[in-house]
Amino acid sequence: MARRALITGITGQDGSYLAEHLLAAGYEVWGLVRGQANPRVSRLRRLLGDVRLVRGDLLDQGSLISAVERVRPDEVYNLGAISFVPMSWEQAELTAEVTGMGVLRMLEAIRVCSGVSSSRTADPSGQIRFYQASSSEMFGQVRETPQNERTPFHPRSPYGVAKTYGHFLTQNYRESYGMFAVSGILFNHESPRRGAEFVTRKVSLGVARIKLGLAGELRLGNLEARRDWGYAGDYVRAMRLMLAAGAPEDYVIGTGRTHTVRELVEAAFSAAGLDWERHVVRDPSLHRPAEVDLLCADPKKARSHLGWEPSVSFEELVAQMVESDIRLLSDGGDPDQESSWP
Ligand code: NDP
Ligand code: GDR
Repeated sequence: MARRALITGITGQDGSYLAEHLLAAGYEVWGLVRGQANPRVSRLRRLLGDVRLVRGDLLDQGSLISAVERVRPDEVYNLGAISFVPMSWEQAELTAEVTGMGVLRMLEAIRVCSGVSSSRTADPSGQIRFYQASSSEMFGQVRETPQNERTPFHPRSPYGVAKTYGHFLTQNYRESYGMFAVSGILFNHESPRRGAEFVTRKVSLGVARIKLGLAGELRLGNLEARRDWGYAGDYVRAMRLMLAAGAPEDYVIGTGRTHTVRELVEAAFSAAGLDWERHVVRDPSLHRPAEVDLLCADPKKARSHLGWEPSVSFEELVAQMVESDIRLLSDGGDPDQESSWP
């Protein structure tokens, strides 16, 4: 029988790539959605007609229990979150509820529906396997470089703090109940489906607009921050590998290479034959109250235990995103309406 997966956050960037990946591997894929009226649901349906949908919200414990009871998944991937870091200062409590407490609610739904009532269950085989989307934002003000699974956390935003709660809670349910519950500590990963507010997509869309004469400038914040950027399609493969592993363990997933936002900007403008210095405007209002200056993964454990390797370089990724956005805008697509998805 086909394995059955339930994905929260299926309407987001990673949800779409993960659903695609699992469908190709023969899974029956279910997505938890907050409501059918969401244009992101129609966009997902256009892309992946085979996905089944179940209603639920990470803010609502009962809805998660009902969804798990209905779907009876073999695997749950908890990707749902408020994931835009600046928003987490503006809506700190909501971020804590969705990105942090949402993990508790999902783990409880699985625990209750699996009949795990007291301390450690003897046999984790046959249980619902759980993946938590942890983040390199937990490293925040980094204590060492590169960052691995043993690097201490020092989150720098309400988002990072909420993710750290979800991370430790996942570990705690594994230790308390013997659940097959793991966290992937994923570094930034991008694609032509990335939300328009994140810096890579903001830059690729900005370059496309300037190239097509639709805009003259692009306003950006801190150009000196360094990130380890990879391709989202590669990272969802790692999620599945973690749940297929013999034992539940956490993994760092990243490329091991780091670039400044300035280097990203240079690469994106030059991919379109443009000079970034003629168009980029520094806007101090886009700086964050507390910044994460440097992230760089040490993905050795994932390479040796899971055989995971990234396949797309930073330069290829940036060029691919710029090309995709030039095509999207030339064809009359509207990224703000999220009507199109490559
Ligand atoms: P997106 O922001 O693209 O997607 C977020 C998803 O969460 C959407 O599907 C959204 O649904 C859903 N969501 C928001 N609020 C709720 C709620 N109350 N109940 C249920 N679902 C909700 O994120 P990504 O795809 O980029 O990231 C996936 C996960 O991985 C996130 O948890 C993110 O924090 C984490 N992560 C991402 C990294 C990255 O570089 N992309 C790196 C490390 C971690 P809706 O359409 O209804 O709004
Ligand atoms: P991040 O991604 O905060 O790392 O979180 P984002 O792309 O928003 O920022 C990356 C870096 O770019 C700098 N920056 C700008 N960022 C945005 N969004 N807009 C700008 O105009 C701009 N100018 C400079 C930022 O200051 C920052 O240093 C992402 C999310 O997907 C999280 O959910 C995930 O957990 C982490 O990646 C890993």
